[in-house]
Amino acid sequence: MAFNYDNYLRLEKMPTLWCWGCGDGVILKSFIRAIDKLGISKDDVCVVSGIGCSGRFSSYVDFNTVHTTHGRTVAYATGIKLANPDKHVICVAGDGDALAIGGNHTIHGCRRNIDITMIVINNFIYGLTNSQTSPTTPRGAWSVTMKQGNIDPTFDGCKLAEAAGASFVAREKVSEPKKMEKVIAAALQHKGFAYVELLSNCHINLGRKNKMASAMENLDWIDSITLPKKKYDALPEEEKVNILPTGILKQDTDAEEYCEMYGKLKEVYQGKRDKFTQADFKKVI
Ligand SMILES: Cc1ncc(C[n+]2csc(CCOP(=O)(O)OP(=O)(O)O)c2C)c(N)n1
Repeated sequence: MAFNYDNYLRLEKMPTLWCWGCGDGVILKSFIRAIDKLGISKDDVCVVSGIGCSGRFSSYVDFNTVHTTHGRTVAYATGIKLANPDKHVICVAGDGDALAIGGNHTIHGCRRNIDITMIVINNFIYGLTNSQTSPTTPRGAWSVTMKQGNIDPTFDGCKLAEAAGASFVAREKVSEPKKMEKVIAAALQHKGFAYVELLSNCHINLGRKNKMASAMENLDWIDSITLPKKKYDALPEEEKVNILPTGILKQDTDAEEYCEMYGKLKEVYQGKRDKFTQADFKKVI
């Protein structure tokens, strides 16, 4: 029987504002299927999105949702998670949202290893505002802010997340919706900060001036710059340049999770108040 998405969608918000053929809709479907497969109750999910095409995600799903300011998903999600540690709190952000204006917040979410799933929809451009260079825009690509070609070095969000301390890091792409579903489910089951980069097409704003004006051409280009982690790892170092590995890139199940630490601290502190000592702190960490 065909999967019924309607139970998870705010049908009154349809059709979406996403362009025809946009990968964001494929990600929306993979996300819903992952939640459904895990049997998570809708009331136990909170989706926090920023501003951008990706930011519209929270408007379309029938969970608890917050559509926040540009670049601040992790800040809102941190507060929500600390107050509701039993809920699944999920950020959805674009590459600009997560790595440019919100880069600082992303780093510190990773560093704290708070149990949040952060889905970064990387379409390599500022989509909603019509084609400004983002931290992931390929070198040499045309954008409205770099019409002669992008001279900025390209940024790898997964490497950043790993280095900053996220305990789960993964990457998948829109042309592999089943793999996206699997990786989102794995991230949701992981305890700690899970950074999931999903590569998506923006043939309208990135593609149209970069010789990939159709969704398929844009997806083919994404295929040409990605390799599953195992194959990527086997490449000589010089061939890894400009190739993005896909799959689960890091999974550390032993790392301490922030809400648990915070809960312990609260418990010990509240029992002691002004008698709280260094020795008590050592019971926490
Ligand atoms: C503080 C602030 N600065 C700038 C903007 C304008 N703005 C809205 S969305 C956006 C970028 C969107 O790009 P991205 O985050 O990559 O998401 P996409 O639209 O591609 O999904 C910008 C610059 C804003 N809304 N708020």
